[in-house]
Amino acid sequence: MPSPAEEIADLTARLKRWGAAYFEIDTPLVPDADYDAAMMRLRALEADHPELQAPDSPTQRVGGAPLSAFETIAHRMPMLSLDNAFSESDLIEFHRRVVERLSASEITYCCEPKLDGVAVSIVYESGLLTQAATRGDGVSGEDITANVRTIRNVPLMLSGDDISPYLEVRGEITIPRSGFEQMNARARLLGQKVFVNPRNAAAGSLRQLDSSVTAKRPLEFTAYSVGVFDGSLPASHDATLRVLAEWGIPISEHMQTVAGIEACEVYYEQMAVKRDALPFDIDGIVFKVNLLEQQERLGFISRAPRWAVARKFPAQEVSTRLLGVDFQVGRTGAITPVARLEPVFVAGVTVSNATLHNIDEIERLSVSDRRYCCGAACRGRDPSNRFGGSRRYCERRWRERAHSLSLAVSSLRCCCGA
Ligand code: 5U1
Repeated sequence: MPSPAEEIADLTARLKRWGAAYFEIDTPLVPDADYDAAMMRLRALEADHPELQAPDSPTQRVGGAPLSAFETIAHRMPMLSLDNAFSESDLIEFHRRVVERLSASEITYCCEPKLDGVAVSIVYESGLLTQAATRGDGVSGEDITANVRTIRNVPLMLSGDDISPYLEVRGEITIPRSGFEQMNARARLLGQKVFVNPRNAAAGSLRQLDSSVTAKRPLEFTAYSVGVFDGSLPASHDATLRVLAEWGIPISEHMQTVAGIEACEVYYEQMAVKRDALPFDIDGIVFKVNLLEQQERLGFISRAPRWAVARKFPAQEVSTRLLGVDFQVGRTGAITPVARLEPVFVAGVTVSNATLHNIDEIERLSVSDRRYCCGAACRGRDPSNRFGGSRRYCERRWRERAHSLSLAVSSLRCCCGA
């Protein structure tokens, strides 16, 4: 008969192994009932022998009653945002400013993908996870500690040498594309609401008051900086992140340090090619001056550091089929043509409508299907039924414009189908 300590060690090892297989490689090793039974037994043993409970026990990931609301947490150091560079020349201009301010010729930059997720701050005290908060407005955020504890790749306890007694790690919580697809497939089966994209799904998962719901979501954390800390850390950004990794904190495997801005642009082009094949969504690349002493000298402007920039990827473009054009009558009677599209997934969102703004835009885009609002028959589209006049005006106006554009009025079809 094993001692309680031996049984706890055995259950802990099994639950960790099963959990990793389930959550990290999506391969359940045992039926859910076995997992739940082992978890219940471990909880019972820990309740009888609290002195044997490890801070990173699997029982510590999920637990506690659902919250009624999230508390607010003030960030000890503001969580900054990033300036954007939308072109190569914006990036060169950023570099020029850095060089000028530092009076240095060669700058080393750390390059990382800009993950499209939810920015969070996680605090470790004496190596134990004690607090997690959303970025919020940068000054204060919501206390999401219970939810972050459920994320499998977030260590509850750091391991390694010379761990900072107080360490605030900042980074992004994301859902990989595959996990997102599975989540939505399951939601469709259960007739539940589906999420529009992985970022939205990550935000929704972190906003759960019941952490047992969050625990079922395939969330992942990637650290990208350190906030407040005690003790000493390396003198460069990349080395600091590597130390975090040694302590068990996940960092981006795509991080690369390069010399000069031309090399940054090369990294950006390489990642742009890889982007669609990555398991997660990214919306650009972040370049940071690598030496912390240079970062300090550069400082901040407004709420963004002068030592970092996000080079955004251009908006993604896809093709789809135009199914028709409807004319929407707004509350004020303004008429907006809206293209109805064969649904298409682009930049993490399924698009099935696109506003065409006005007839000039229709002309510019050479939209070929012309529909018009016929007035009476379309009354159902105007819930307030206040814009009969506008609808008639709409019809006349669109017919006139169609004539002026040499479009046969017979090619216009009413959006009501009449
Ligand atoms: N990869 C990465 N994303 N990201 C977002 N690094 C990074 N740094 C950020 C933000 C907001 O802020 C720095 C100012 C630390």
